[in-house]
Amino acid sequence: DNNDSDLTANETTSHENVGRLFASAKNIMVITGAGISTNAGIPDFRSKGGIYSQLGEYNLDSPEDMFHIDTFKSNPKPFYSFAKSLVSKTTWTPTRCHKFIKLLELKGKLLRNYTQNIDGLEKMSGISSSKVFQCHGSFASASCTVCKFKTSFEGIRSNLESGVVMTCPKCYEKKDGIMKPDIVFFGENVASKFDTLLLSDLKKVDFFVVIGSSLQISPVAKIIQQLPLKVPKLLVNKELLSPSISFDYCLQGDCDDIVESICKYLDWDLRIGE
Ligand code: CNA
Repeated sequence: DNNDSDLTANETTSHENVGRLFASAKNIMVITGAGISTNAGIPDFRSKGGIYSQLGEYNLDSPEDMFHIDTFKSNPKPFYSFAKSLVSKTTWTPTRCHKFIKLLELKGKLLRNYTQNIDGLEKMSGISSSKVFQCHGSFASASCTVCKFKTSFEGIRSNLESGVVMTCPKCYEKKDGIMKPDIVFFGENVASKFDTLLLSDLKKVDFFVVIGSSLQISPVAKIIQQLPLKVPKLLVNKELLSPSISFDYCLQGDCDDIVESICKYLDWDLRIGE
């Protein structure tokens, strides 16, 4: 039952209202983006100081170019420089938001976390791999852009750490293949497993939560349109999104502070693994 149905889309709501939804839901779908990792020290794309505002040093026409498959094929250097900055820091620890998602799993309420992030912090926070779908892939493996030869993260680690482009050990001499971490670039499709998993999850979901994402990249951005009407939709984000994306509830602010107040209201202990 939804006592807050008088709230209009994008109207700021209270942590208590939302707390009640977390208390009653049994199959929560959590969509996450770069915003849940900024407090771990990993810049997001679009915020001030984010990756897109630092692109000048790479001499690219548009921010998307660094992560576009066509640019990568002709000039993989900017991506490798970026990857160097990402991979060389090993001190990242999961945020309160990551712990909150793990807590939802421990409470038996997590249907699935669809993450757009590629930092691996979900795994580090202990969320079961069956409960996370990494929509944009991960650094766990890398493949050749031409012959698809695959290697593990260890096989490409030293190149990523030094920022030196790794050519394909199988086909570079004949075909110029370059090794690319298996993260999904613009111009590439997400894994087909996304569609099957989502289709089955859409039949079960009873609460839909987006945390720390500007929801600008498909297909993740389109999930909200496929939800059954009765499923309540919550946004937890620093900025409100376009009113055309209609959430029933919006909590605006720092996502870690917000999940902490929700936990306080619910009397849930967020100090997992501490
Ligand atoms: P985005 O477009 O940069 O949006 C991030 C959103 O989070 C923005 O709306 C911010 O206002 C919001 N935000 C930032 N910090 C906080 C905070 N502390 N509390 C609450 N909200 C906050 O990033 P999206 O994830 O929407 O875009 C999808 C891209 C970004 C995916 O392809 C990712 O792979 C890619 N990305 C991932 C990482 C990572 O793995 N950590 C880092 C940077 C970019």
